[in-house]
Amino acid sequence: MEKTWRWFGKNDIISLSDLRQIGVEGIVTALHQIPNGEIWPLEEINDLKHYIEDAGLRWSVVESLPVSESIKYAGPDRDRLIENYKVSLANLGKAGVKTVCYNFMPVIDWIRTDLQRKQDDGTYTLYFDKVRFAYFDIYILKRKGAEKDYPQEVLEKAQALDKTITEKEKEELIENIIVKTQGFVNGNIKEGDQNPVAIFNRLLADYKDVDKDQLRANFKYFLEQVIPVAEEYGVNMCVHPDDPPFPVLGLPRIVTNEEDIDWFLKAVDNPHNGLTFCAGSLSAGIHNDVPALAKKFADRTHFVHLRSTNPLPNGDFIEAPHLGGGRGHLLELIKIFKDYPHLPMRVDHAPLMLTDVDKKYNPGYSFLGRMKALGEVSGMMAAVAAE
Ligand code: DNO
Repeated sequence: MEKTWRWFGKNDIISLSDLRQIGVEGIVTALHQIPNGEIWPLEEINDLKHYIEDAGLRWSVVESLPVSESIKYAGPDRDRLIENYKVSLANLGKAGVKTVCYNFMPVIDWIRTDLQRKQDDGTYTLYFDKVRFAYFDIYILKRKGAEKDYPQEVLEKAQALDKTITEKEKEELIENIIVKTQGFVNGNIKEGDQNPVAIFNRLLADYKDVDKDQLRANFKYFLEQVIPVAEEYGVNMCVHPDDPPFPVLGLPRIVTNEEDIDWFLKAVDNPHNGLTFCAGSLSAGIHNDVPALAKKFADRTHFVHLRSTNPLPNGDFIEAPHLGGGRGHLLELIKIFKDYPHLPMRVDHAPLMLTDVDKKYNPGYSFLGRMKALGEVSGMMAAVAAE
């Protein structure tokens, strides 16, 4: 696998020359300045590509070329937005940037309730707390019928939390779930937006008639139009699994398990229609056997996210160490993907530690933790290659 790193563009506080020093080979990035739904001009793609190449690196993967909400819920302007998407894809192909990661999660991308949960060793980790998530859904969003999506035990704990939670903690929950985790991945809500809960509720309303079958139909409609363009320009598309891999907030999620992956790969059975094998997202679902999925889908995998999680019996989950931790079984994955030398791989969601703690990194993307994780993964790769 090729060792890549998610870099957030010229304003990232981590420079490309820093990344050269720690053994990074390829860059994962996006034209973050372009609003969702607009065309990525060839000139701007080339400008960033040359900037990366001048630093002795290559632009290996686009993460992400975002799919607008209206494509996902089949709004009136979806065809225009799909046309824009096709032009961006063609421009990327023309520039020679040939791997494109995206996701098809309605309204909200990855979800965590805690962004700095203190660990026994003094580092901080990301965390998904089911009770606090239920609290957000039922007491903050006040979503109609939300109660029926949670077991009695969780409902009781959420009710108890309502008696003790402070206004500041409520604000933090909102910030964590729908603001800080979303803006930097070109999501719907950005820091500084007024009343994020109202914006979020309006977005949820767009999906009131969209069930799993309908979302699948909309995904197929999108793939049928973009994959021929990807094929023409030699671009590999790779959808990111849903994180976490189960339905949330009454929204369907359709890239969660083996059956879902089989379904979308067959919906448009073309090698350019592929998967981002995010071991972290998949491992958070106890229904997933992550190494078995990797074996089965390796040939249609165009990008790998090496990280791992540990789901807990109460429905929470926590990020696990890259070295020997969690249900992601990264060593086994490295053995499976070792036969794919050009397959880009990156780490993420490593612990926040040492002098990074007070720096303003995007959650899950601090420097030292990721550097440590990349070192660990590189060590495992070298050992596996030498076997
Ligand atoms: C979170 C990321 C995701 C991912 C998108 C891809 O850390 O892995 O936000 O970039 O889902 O479209």
